[in-house]
Amino acid sequence: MSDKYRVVLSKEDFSPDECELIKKLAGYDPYCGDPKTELNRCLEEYLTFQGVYVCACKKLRTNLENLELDYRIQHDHRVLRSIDSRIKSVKSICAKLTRKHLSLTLNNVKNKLTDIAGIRVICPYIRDIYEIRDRLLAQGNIELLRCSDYIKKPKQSGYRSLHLIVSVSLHLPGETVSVPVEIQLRTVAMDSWAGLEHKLKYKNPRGVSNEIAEQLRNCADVIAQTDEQMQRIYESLFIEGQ
Ligand code: 0O2
Repeated sequence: MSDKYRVVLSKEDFSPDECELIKKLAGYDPYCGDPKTELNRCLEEYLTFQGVYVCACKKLRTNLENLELDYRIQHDHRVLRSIDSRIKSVKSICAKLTRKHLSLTLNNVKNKLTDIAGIRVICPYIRDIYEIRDRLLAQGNIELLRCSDYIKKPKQSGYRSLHLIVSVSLHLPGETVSVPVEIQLRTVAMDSWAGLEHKLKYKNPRGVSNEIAEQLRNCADVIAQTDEQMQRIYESLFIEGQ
């Protein structure tokens, strides 16, 4: 797992660079009496903040796994091939705040970023993606905050996925909090394109020529046609023939 997705669960495990960023986010006070106590306060505040997202991610993962099991028992089909989850690292959080021209504060992270906790769901067929969305949102304890359907309306790059930002309710000692989690749902084929394009173009600091961008878009279109054809074959064999 890359450094970007490293989840630190203990104060001692933060690197010096991470400590400096956390001090900014938690409003380190250089004029307080004891610098060590003040650093500890900042690290504890960050760990408490992060813990809520870890719990929300786990809860949603369990919901998705249960949903998959239930569907498999009912329909003898696996709607969900795999689930991956990650918590954004403090470095990525600060980079995103800076990109959005927001000051580095925990309040901005909580109020302006909705992808601190992220779950990626990989499905065999396009229809499975919408099946999972409908069943997940029908559960009642999860509220849809935003939906970006990049399958019906692919990004300019050719990127396809269904993005949901949902709010998960967590019962903590003495309070109930709502935590946003980003869910990316895509087929195996869309995932293989996104994984390769992520390095080739999306996160390539040198950028790519228009010609390469066009070639990548063409690859995404071919993959989308294959996805649709595979779904038609599946439906003709297992749905229409029932
Ligand atoms: P990473 O490195 O994957 O984590 P937001 O500010 O988050 O509300 P944003 O960032 O415009 O709005 O969200 P968007 O565009 O809906 O999707 C964000 C995520 O989708 C990205 O996360 C990528 O994971 C993925 N994504 C979006 N567009 C592309 C693309 O063209 N190619 C690939 N490969 N992935 C894409 P991050 O945080 O930008 O990056």
